[in-house]
Amino acid sequence: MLFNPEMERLSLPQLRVLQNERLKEQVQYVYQRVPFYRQKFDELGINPASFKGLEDLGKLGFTKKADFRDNYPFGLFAVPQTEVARLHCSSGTTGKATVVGYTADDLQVFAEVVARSLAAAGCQPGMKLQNAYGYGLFTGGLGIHYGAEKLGLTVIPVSGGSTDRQLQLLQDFQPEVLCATPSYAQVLAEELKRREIPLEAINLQYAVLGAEPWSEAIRGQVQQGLGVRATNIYGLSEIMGPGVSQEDAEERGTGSYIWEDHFYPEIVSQETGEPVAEGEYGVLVLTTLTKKAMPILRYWTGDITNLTYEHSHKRTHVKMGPIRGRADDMLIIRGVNFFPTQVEDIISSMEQVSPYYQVVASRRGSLDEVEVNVEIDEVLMRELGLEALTDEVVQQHDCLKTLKGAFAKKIKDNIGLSMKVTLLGFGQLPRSEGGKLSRVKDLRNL
Ligand code: ADP
Ligand code: K
Repeated sequence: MLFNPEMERLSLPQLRVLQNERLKEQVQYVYQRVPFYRQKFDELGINPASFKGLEDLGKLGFTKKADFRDNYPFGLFAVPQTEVARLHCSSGTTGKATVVGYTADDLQVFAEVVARSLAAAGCQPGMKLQNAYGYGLFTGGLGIHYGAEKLGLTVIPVSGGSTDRQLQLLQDFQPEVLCATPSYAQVLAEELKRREIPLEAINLQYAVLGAEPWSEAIRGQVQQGLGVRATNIYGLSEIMGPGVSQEDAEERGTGSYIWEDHFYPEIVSQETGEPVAEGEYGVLVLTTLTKKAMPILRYWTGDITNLTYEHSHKRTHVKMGPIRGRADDMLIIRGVNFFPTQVEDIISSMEQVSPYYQVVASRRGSLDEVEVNVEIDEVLMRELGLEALTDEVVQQHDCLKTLKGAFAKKIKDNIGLSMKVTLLGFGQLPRSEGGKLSRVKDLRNL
């Protein structure tokens, strides 16, 4: 189902015309109202009156996270506070929290893009949605909430955490849809199994997962464990919140539609800031086209992904691939650049390891080292009659020694780095407590 077929299927030429008009307006609007942008344009010699739209976009420079910090809390707002209907903060995964504001119109757009996203995820009016995204300053909870209401769902606003209650509600209220971070959906799937609650006792059909990077291995685990189709929802507070892009439940694996009539995407090289060729990976840069309280031009998201403009799909809007990681998550180890999510790709390809892992970078003397801690599969644990794993236990089992060796070799072959692999028993690594889970530890600069 398409929530807004007219916009979602707008012909490409019409979409570009609309984007051009909106961008020109947005540029004039910020010039008049946001001193930060006025000063920036003056320095760059940009005259909003002669700004031509998309073809001139590259001239605007970037807006970065630091610009939010420098203008904390309300310096980037384009409207007086009396017109701000709501404030949110980013969760502060990287550094100090960022404040964002919305007018009543902005909140309508927010609900609209989330409604589109949920519809693409498979949700239909009349379904019940258990919202396990955190409510509060984080954009996730309320963002999903109002979009779900707009689409006509019954919202169960449980928020993140409280696993006992989540499981109870899944059984008592029989929601068809779950919204959560992927790491928390993993926890729910695992707990269901551990408590021997059969899938028949719940009624889930769809899971809409986002707010942190996740892999096909996690998708597999969640789909199987919860009996759902799981799709990706992406977003960020600086631009709006969740619902900037979304996978279609019937087109999984081909990327997430970016709602281009509101958010204009570019992919640029992390090193040079120049656009990369279509399909290549780089930093996602987003420009709001309709924001009123806090319009943001060319926001450097730091998220690494690619764009594909295929037009054989249900919608005309562009699709982005899964987020490979954040530009600032990229680890440079002995000169080799790698994203911890590359380890995930390898895990996905190995049956006997679970989707849980942790990457730890450290420094011994002047040498960088990476350690990968990965859990082995639950079934294998049971077959071997083991509760937990230690190095000693691994040495006593030939199959584990072989598995460890094979895993280390795959890493070396695919990433080009030797890493120390530690096999752990299922359940030995930390789980999400309801929010985002950090799978990477860089201890080198502590
Ligand atoms: P913070 O930057 O403090 O985490 P936000 O809560 O606004 O603040 O989070 C936005 C960021 O979360 C994005 O820039 C991206 O890195 C990550 N993110 C959100 N959704 C996804 C997703 N579906 N896949 C991967 N990463 C995501
Ligand atoms: K985040």
